[in-house]
Amino acid sequence: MEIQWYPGHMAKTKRELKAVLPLLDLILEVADARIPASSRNPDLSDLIGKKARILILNKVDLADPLLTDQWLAYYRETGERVVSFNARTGEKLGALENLIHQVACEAFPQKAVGRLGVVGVPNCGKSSLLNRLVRRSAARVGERPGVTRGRQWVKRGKWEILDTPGLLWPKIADQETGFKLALVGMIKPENLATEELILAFLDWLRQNHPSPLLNYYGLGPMTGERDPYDLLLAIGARRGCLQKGGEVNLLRTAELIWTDFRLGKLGPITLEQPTVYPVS
Ligand SMILES: Nc1nc2c(ncn2[C@@H]2O[C@H](COP(=O)(O)OP(=O)(O)OP(=O)(O)O)[C@@H](O)[C@H]2O)c(=O)[nH]1
Ligand SMILES: [Mg+2]
Repeated sequence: MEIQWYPGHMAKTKRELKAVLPLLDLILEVADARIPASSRNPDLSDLIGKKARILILNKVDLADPLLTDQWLAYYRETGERVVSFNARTGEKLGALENLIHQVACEAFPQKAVGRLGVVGVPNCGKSSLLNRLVRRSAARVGERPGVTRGRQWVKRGKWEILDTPGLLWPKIADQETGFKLALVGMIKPENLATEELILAFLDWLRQNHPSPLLNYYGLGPMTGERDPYDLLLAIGARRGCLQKGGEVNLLRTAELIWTDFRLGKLGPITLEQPTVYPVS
């Protein structure tokens, strides 16, 4: 899948993050619990060096709970400080705050004010998480990637928390990573071929997680054997996504499936398992 990036824009974001890093005591790295490895920026470890860091697997409500547990165990094993979180509801805020206090006590016990920086890929919920920590809507949140443009400091108690724009990396190593990042909404939709993206998703579902095809879209038992294009047509027909002449409107069908996925209507789905080494 051909994906358009903004290397210029991303280089600026990276430069800005680099400039602000010396001010920070603790990095809150936000990743998407549906792709706990692919949504971590491989450049981040180099950028932040030995600075204290907490990894947050956000949007845990949309991820497979069993796989989230496996990922948490996996990252703990590799020495990460990690929690899962739902920034939309604030569930598990206590566990996140406890971990922040714990790491802060170890890393900078003498400081009266701790400076935390929320960083991560676009649209993973950085601003939502910041709002949860400060218990008000201090930062703007939005459904599209690229909502936060500049840096914003917000205070609460002994914390000064910095919200930052999403940081993608200029080259995505492989197509599969690009597919996952696009599917969970980290790339602006106008830069994507939606039909192609959803065909790749249907192919993934067919092979790895067919239950939404059977149960949610009501397709037959031979679904696993069918071509993704054929699945797209069948879903469009069942959902009445037709154009003039009675043919299935493929783009609208693809958009509908994408919306269903984004809203969690297909059930919790995690797109990768902790079998590969993490990026840090
Ligand atoms: N279901 C679910 N949605 C979430 C969660 N956290 C954030 N969102 C939604 O994800 C979208 C992006 O949230 P933001 O907080 O704006 O994400 P961001 O990382 O600041 O995005 P950029 O500033 O664009 O990089 C919004 O529609 C949020 O409501 C979560 O834990 N679960
Ligand atoms: Mg933001």
